[in-house]
Amino acid sequence: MSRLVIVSNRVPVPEKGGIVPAGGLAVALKAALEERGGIWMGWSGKSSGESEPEPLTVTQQGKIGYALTDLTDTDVEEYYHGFANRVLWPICHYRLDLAEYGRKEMAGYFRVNRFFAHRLAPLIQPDDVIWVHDYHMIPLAAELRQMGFKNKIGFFLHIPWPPADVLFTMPVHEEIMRGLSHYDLVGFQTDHDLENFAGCLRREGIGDEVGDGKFSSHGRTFGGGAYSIGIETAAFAEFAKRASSNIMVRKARQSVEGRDLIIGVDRLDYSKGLTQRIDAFERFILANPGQQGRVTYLQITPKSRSEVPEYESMQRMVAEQAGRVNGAIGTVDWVPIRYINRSIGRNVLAGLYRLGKVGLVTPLRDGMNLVAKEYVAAQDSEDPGVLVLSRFAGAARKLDGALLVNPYDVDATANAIARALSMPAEERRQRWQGMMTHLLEHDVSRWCDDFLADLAA
Ligand code: ADQ
Repeated sequence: MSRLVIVSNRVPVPEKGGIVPAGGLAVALKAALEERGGIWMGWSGKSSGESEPEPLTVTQQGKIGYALTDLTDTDVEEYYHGFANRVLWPICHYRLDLAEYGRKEMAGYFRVNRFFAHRLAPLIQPDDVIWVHDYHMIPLAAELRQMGFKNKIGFFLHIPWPPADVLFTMPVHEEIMRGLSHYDLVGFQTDHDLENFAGCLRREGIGDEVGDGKFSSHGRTFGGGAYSIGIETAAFAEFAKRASSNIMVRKARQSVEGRDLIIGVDRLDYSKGLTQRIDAFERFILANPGQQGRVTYLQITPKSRSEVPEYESMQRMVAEQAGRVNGAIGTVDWVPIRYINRSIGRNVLAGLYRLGKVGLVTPLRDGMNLVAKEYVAAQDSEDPGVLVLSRFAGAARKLDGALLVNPYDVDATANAIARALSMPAEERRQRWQGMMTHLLEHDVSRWCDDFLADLAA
């Protein structure tokens, strides 16, 4: 079995005592690295001011070497905040209105990818299989090829791939498409993303599907496929079962005694549909006055990317909106929305999901959305809650036991909340069982194995 080299913008380096930072993806990739031995390379998250970053240090932990590099302030500004988060992220989430194309930032993105390639090069052995993750790193393979590397290199995109009319608004879309052609396998979350990618090649007249899961473009033939990422289903279900004795979960349960809990868990991001969701909750209460005082909507939303102006203004907007709704529909003994800007430990999170009669997951666009899967995995098989899920999340392609909604249609989401809360137990069990069976079969380890097997083939 070949050694594995994983490259991603941020690297979940185990803390002291070997504890891996939470999250199924980190656990699954670490397991794949441990099995084969290898390296995980990426940005340290630190900046070296404007001086040349120190040489790459590799910290060996068992069979895994963690290789982290600092970046300069300019690199962070142009590559990370600039192009990755203010161009690629909004474009891939269909938000043309938020994309800010600056020549400097675009150049910075390609420059930092070249820098990553040069830092990684001395660590690569001829038989290594290289797996690159996400939109920060699209040009990496092209840079490595230019340096003469012939290794198998795969790429997985965690976020959606947009249709041609959206992608082509980005001035450097050709370079981005060309970048992907240098991989041996390009993985997307869903068949829709894969179709969009094929459509972009055709529309630009630069390539097409050539059968057998292969694409041809820019003089290269490479594999492309849909590999829907999963979670560590069995382990997460176990966390949720055990979490009922956790002190925080017990307190939360006591605090909603006699009320139904609706739960939402998302990074604070404009793609997650938070303002529409709060509107839908308010609309649900206004349309169902009998529910006043009988439900609590808990929204747990850690801040993210606060350095990007759109995120900063969103933080204010959502907080104000939650406050306004509480003021408008709350009563002296009932706070309808509990809004929390904090990260919660995975065990506690699992326990809170299990308390939720409704899991409200309504992104406007999402590559997959792992929260939807975690919510399902955390449920009690005898008395499961109901998942209300946006049809624009990749997860909706397979989680057909959810109540699917169009998050832009606030009334429809409000109706779905009402339907979820009154759904008979038998229907809830049936819907949940189908989804849970799917999640157990398609967990994150299988995702990892399927991708690596196809890359090796
Ligand atoms: P994200 O946009 O971050 O991921 P998501 O898939 O929902 O979205 O994953 C979020 C993760 O963060 C979940 O595991 C969740 O439990 C955790 N999380 C969220 N809020 C939390 C909180 N308050 N405390 C603790 N943990 C919290 C990107 C893409 C997605 C894709 C994933 C994986 O945007 O579409 O599903 O990568 O490929």
